Amino acid sequence: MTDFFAGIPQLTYQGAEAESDFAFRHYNPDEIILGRRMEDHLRFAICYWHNFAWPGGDPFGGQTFLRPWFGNTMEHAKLKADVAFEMFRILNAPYFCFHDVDMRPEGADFAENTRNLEEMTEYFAAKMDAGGPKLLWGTANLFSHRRFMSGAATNPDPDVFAFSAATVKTCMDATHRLGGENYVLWGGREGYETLLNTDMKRELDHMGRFLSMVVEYKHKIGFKGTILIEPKPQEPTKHQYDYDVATVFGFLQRFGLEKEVKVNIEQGHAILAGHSFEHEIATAAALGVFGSIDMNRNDYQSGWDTDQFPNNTPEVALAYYEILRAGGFTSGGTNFDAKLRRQSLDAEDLILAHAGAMDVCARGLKAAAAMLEDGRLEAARGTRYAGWDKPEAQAMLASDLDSITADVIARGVDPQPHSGKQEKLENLVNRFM
Ligand code: XLS
Ligand code: NI
Ligand code: NI
Repeated sequence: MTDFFAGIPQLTYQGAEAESDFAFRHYNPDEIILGRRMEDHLRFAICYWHNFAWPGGDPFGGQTFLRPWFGNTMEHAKLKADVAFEMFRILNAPYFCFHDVDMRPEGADFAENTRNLEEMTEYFAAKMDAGGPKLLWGTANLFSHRRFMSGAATNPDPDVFAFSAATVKTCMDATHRLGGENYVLWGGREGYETLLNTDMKRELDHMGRFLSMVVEYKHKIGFKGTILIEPKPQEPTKHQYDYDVATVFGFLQRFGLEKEVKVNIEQGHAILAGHSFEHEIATAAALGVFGSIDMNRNDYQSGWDTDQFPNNTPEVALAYYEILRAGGFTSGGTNFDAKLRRQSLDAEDLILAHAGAMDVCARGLKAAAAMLEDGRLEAARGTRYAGWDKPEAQAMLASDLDSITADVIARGVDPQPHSGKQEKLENLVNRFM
């Protein structure tokens, strides 16, 4: 036991009227919603990086957090893990997520990185065996170190491609060893700053080959988890290749990987791409590639990836509505890829940030489930498309322009517009918030 969270109790569900800050008001893991436990619907994961590795810097200032585990030694990394697993327990979190660089000290070279990662993987494994949470996903950080400044898989230097491929192999090994249910690739530096120095076609070909190798390796080692790409349009790179869900799907199809790889959709990234979160989820569901979510919001005014904890129930409800319509999570879950504000220095701030976020998600899920059970939204959608249920409408899809034209003339087709009822539906949704 460390004393970092001294005096902070383990959080339990205490109902909406609870007095204590250290309580769940809506997150009730065992509550049954649409035939499934709430915990199994939401599948919360706590991210390692923002909580335990991020020092609190912003573009104008450096570290604000003074954590006893900050330092680049194995002892620091183990203390960090001790504190992290204490936080997972306090929050009763079923899952966590990590990058290699969050959990291990940076070595002098690839071999030392790998040794450090392997040692920390065993340290994690022991804690997980002792009742710790499960691993939702692991990933490689191929964007912070200066060697990756011009990209990883898309770097003009083949040695960086090699270093990246080897690093991903070690991270997939670690994820596999820890029973990870997914493996994520987020290409923060896979893109370009200026076309003047960029061979885009070559970079896209390399990125496709790199991803194919990841899928081949997954099958080689018998990893049963899902490979996920996390789309983002920009930041840190000016133009990122994995712009949004639709772009990633086109890329997967081009390399024949659309049945092998799904997407991890982040709320803030959707906003940066000019979409809503639910748009991205619905797009992924329609294309058969919905995997997992990073539930952290952006600031709507600053236009920057601020990675804030969710605090807006109606927004979250619309996201979970699309997830429930898509059948819910399978291997995916709700990862809080979120960080404190840099003035939130106290240990309890880490706990309260997650407690609030988990409650907002629980409330959103309950509202989404109630809307589905109520059925009026889906009934209205069904009515709007009812014409397509008729056999003659279905037959038209199998005919051709000549036959359709003949039919339009024969029947004197003269379509009359119908109201889309948007305001009525918005009013209906608000009744569930
Ligand atoms: C950055 C991304 C990153 C991924 C994991 O914007 O959200 O944190 O989730 O590499
Ligand atoms: Ni992000
Ligand atoms: Ni993310």
